[in-house]
Amino acid sequence: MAVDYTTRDGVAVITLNNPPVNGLGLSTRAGIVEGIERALSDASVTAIVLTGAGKAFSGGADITEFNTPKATQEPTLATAIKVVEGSTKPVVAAIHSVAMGGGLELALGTHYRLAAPGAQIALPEVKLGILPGAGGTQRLPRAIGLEAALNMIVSGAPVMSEKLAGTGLFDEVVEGDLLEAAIAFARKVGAQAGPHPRVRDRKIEHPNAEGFIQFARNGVAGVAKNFPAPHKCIDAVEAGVKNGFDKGLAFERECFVSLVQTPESRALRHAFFGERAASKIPDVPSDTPVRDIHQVAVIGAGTMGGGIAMNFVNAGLPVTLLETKQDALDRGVATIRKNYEGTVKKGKLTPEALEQRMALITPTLSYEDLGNADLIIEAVFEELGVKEQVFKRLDEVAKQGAILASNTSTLDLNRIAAFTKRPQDVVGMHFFSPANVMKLLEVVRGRDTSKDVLATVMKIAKKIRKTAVVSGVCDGFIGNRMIEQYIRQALFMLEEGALPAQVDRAIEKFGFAMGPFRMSDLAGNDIGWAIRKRRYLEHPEMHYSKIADRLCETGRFGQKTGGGWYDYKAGDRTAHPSKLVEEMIVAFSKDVGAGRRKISDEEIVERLVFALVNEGAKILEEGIASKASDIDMVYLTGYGFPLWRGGPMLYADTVGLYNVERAIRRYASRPNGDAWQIAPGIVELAAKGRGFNG
Ligand code: 3H9
Repeated sequence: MAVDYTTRDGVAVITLNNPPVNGLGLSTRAGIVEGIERALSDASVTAIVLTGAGKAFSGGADITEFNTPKATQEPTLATAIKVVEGSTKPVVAAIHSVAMGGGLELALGTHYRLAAPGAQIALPEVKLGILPGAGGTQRLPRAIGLEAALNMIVSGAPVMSEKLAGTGLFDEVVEGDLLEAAIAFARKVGAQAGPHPRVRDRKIEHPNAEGFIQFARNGVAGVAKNFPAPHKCIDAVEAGVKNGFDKGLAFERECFVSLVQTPESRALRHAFFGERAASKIPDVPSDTPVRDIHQVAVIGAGTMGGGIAMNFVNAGLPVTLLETKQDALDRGVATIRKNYEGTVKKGKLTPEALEQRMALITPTLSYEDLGNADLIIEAVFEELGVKEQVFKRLDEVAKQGAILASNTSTLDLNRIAAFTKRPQDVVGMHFFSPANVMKLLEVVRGRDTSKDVLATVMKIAKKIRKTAVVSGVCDGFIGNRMIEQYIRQALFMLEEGALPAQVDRAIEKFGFAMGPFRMSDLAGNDIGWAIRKRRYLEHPEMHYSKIADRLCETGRFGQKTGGGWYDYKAGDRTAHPSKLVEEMIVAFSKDVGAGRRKISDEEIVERLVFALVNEGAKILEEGIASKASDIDMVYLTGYGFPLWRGGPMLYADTVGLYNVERAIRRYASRPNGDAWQIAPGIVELAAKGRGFNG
């Protein structure tokens, strides 16, 4: 049963009991209606308490039901709320913790509301690309005022219940036993004559509602970008202000129905579930025991090592930071301090907190000091010989059971693990630069990595607020292996007729934060050059455009050398198209006998994005990633793929794999077509009319 019903001293207690978060799916909604009717027909009951079991009052509508028949099957949430609101016996909501989305809307339909302090109150629908669709845009402004309500609805951010004490939302914020207090409250109001107050009957008071709504609209215009939902939130609130409750409610419903079908909402829901799904590893049960992590060590105090250390310090974990030379160690610690000072200047950290964080860092030059670390992360130079020295030394000093992690982005983790006598304790933790900022963490599972090590790393990733995605061992893991194919296409297109600014513009218009050439100039073109040199040796059969090598031969490594694919003025990161580079590109095309042609923006986007999709499909087939949403999470959190498109694999599903296959076959038949070996998975799924996500 999704809802429990009991009575106490003349009060009916209806308890939502639909773990994990009392989502308001069909059976829960039906249970609420049934409970109210039962209470109404029981003459001994004078009032009703509505509450939630477990960790939430309610996390809102059951998102998994969206766009299925259950979502619209009666009783809908609107019906359930109508029944609650229309009850002749007063209904008292008792909110002990989370009341979000439809959960808050349900509470707004009751006659009285009591909350425990610390309960999270939100209308977070906008984060899923929709708007509150069960009266939230109409009732919340009537409960807490127009400004506060609009802020909550447009941002989706949770507010603590105690901050809302004294508003029309809560009759009381109760310390101590909430249920007891709610029952006592219900008995009291149950003895009073009705009708009992309804939020819908209140007025929205504001001295200049129109002006404030316009102000909110201007604010949203700057940040909503490609998302329609924030605008609709404002429209719906405005409709209620101007035309009254019923018309506002009807308009809200209309907006909800249209938004829930948009690709943007689909993408955001995909990301919501994708993030949670990423933390689940198919053959590692959720009750796998984890190792205790109290002390962390990081080897290497460069940009990467320092950023990694900051993550743990921010989470309150002490970190021993090891370098080989005193000056490098001092520099590393000073950089960390400087980073924190920047945060203090922005007002986001107090000077005391800065000192507390710095005090958690123990710099050292000695491996002996790593003996008590539970987790040791190596962030040294990306060269197997260097890793060998580090891991052999770690094997000598690390305590039994310590997790030994490598931050390698390209090297074979199995070979690294083999440098130790404990390959089961070795795992990859691939952070992305800047490591203290970027959300993504690729967790690389070696051949021998034990399940409890994986479970521990996934848990600690959550603690340091990373989105962790498990990758098997292959060159480049999930993210970099795919990006290589994307870059490869970008370079071929230069050879065939495009210029860097055109390629960047096209893909940035598609929604990427930064095109491949601006990105490469930022990261340093020499990095890609070094990787390609290795590739030429390891995979002489693989066909690459040598156009980037020619650029590198002239020393144009990017922003750091004042020029790369673009020109840069000193102290300015603005990319200016370069005449010199343009001439070099045109000359290169001539030298390799490639005729230059006009390449459309559509072709640019298809070739770049489908290169990701094709490699992603191979990564899935090989089991490097266990599900398509994992690949999308890598691209959404680590590579600037536009969130409203949901990641490359969901985007491919939206385009349709049949169309993706046709495009790939078309490009495969053209010059440089040998780079397109279509993934069998795409062909198979397209033939079945399916997508990567079902
Ligand atoms: C809405 O209400 C629309 C209405 O306005 C109109 C309707 C007509 N549905 O996050 P966690 C699952 S839209 C289905 O790890 P926490 C989640 O997938 C809804 N499932 O826990 C996970 O499953 P699993 C508006 C849901 O303690 C498990 O619960 N509401 C829902 O860190 C645990 O989740 C929201 O947007 C749901 N609504 O945080 C709230 N919510 O274990 C979204 C959660 O299989 N939810 N699940 O991986 C949250 O923000 C957090 O989950 C919450 C708990 C704060 C509630």
